[in-house]
Amino acid sequence: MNVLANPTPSPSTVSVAPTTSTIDANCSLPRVRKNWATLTSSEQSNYLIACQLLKNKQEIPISGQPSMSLWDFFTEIHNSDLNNWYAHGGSGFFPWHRRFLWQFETALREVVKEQRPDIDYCSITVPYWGWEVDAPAPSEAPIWTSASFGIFKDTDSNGCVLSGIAKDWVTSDGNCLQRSWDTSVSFVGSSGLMSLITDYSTYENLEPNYEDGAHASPHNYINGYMAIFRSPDDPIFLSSSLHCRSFLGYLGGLLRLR
Ligand SMILES: [Cu+2]
Repeated sequence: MNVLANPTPSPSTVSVAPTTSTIDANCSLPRVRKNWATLTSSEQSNYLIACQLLKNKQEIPISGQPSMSLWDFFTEIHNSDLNNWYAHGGSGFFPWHRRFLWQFETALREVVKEQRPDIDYCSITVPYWGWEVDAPAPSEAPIWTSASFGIFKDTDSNGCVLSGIAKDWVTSDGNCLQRSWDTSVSFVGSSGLMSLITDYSTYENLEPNYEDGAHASPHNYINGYMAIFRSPDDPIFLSSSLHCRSFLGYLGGLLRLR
């Protein structure tokens, strides 16, 4: 199932994220996002701590609504039809997700600043899974460990993940986090990614080839929540889908320079 292709557009306003933050006031810019595999063990653990704190943090993000996990609120933003018509299946894909990731990352920094003064919140950025490098054997990627995002295919008969940071997480719609693994999905490798940049001379051509191809592969390979618009329920979303990793910013920069 590739639900990330061809959403139905509808005229509406675009709500991107909760608040603009001054979190960067004391941090250097630009934020540097690194490959998960190159992080030190303390960098990895600090990032996972930030994720867990945001998942645990209960807030009232919309006045008059009940309090909810701030992480889940981001999932709701991504899942919302208000955003979907612009965020997926068209020209808004890159800018919307760049902003979404920025705001998500800002929230991770804020919760660390608030609750863990022993950790330098400025050091918290979303690491990326360089899956183009792991394309020949995605199941052996270094992200699949019990100390990080969960062991590959370590799921019960309902697809609930049994290891990793999200093993006890309740999703935004009240379930266990499910992955159903479609290993027939192939990933775009390094040269394929570069071809995307060199082969398509216009944004109009690049965007759908990127979104429906390279970007969709990790979503559909991991499957389960990753294959629906509640994909941010899976913490690997931020790191795995290229639309939510730093390469997207790089691509966006390239496109602007063109
Ligand atoms: Cu998306």
